Amino acid sequence: MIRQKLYPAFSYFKSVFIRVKDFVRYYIYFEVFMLIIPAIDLKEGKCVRLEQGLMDKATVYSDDPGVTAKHWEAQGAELLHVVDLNGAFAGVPKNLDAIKAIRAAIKIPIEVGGGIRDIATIETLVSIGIDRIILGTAAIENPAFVGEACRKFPDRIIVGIDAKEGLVAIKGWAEVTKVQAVDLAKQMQDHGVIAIIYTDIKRDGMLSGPNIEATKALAEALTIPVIASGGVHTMKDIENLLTVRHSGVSGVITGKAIYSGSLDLKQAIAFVKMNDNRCSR
Ligand code: AMZ
Repeated sequence: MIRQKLYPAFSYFKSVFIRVKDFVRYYIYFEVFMLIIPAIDLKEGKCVRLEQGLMDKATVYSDDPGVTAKHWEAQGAELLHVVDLNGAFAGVPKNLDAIKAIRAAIKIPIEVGGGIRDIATIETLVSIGIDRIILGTAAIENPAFVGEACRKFPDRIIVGIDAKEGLVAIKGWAEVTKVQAVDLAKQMQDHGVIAIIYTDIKRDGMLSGPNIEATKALAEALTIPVIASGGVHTMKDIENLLTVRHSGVSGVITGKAIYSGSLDLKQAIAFVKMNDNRCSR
């Protein structure tokens, strides 16, 4: 009896606690320092890097994703970006075992994308401890689903916009639409996503420097944080990205640079903490 009476109060305090916790997490994620986010791209259970998203241009960096994740955590990463590449092409997750192994290996928050097209898949990922969900293709094919996901999983949904010359690409980047990245980003912001990851496909895996201008322009058109992705090569790129921090560029994803050694993750994180004094989005 007493249990029944106390339950509503307990559940109210629990929900308040979760909201506060999410707010703190959100603040730490996007408000304090520009985040340098290491990426693990999974292909057939292995950690790979592609060039411009082409599956036949895959370099295998490790066949133990858990060990790789632990390595980036030990270097000071505060968030890990994981892409299920087979999932992105197939439209359903294909590397769940590897994702579970990554989750079991590290304590830092993890964001996962690739093949997430329905609520049940989000529920599965959340139930195994994934903190952030990245939706790509679904944002174009089923925008209402993104809205539903944001309502069901507030503070967890990010949209990944992968663009070729400003136009959005989907389905493992095999298909380029006629939709302008900025238009999709604004629509997704209205649906309630917490951030946009903007990838310039031509630069991804090419170590050619990120598309600072396009990322800045996108961030200026939005009020939510934008995370830059694709092309990072050296510390100079991190320095350059910090100059557009005030526009709302709140993080950067790096893959090939940290695997090839042209960027030292630990040094990059320390550099940002020393030089980023902009507390905005
Ligand atoms: O490299 C690729 N070909 C590729 C890639 N990295 N294709 C998709 N993706 C990533 C996107 C986003 O994080 O950058 O997969 C996610 C989106 O997947 P989906 O299945 O929702 O479109």
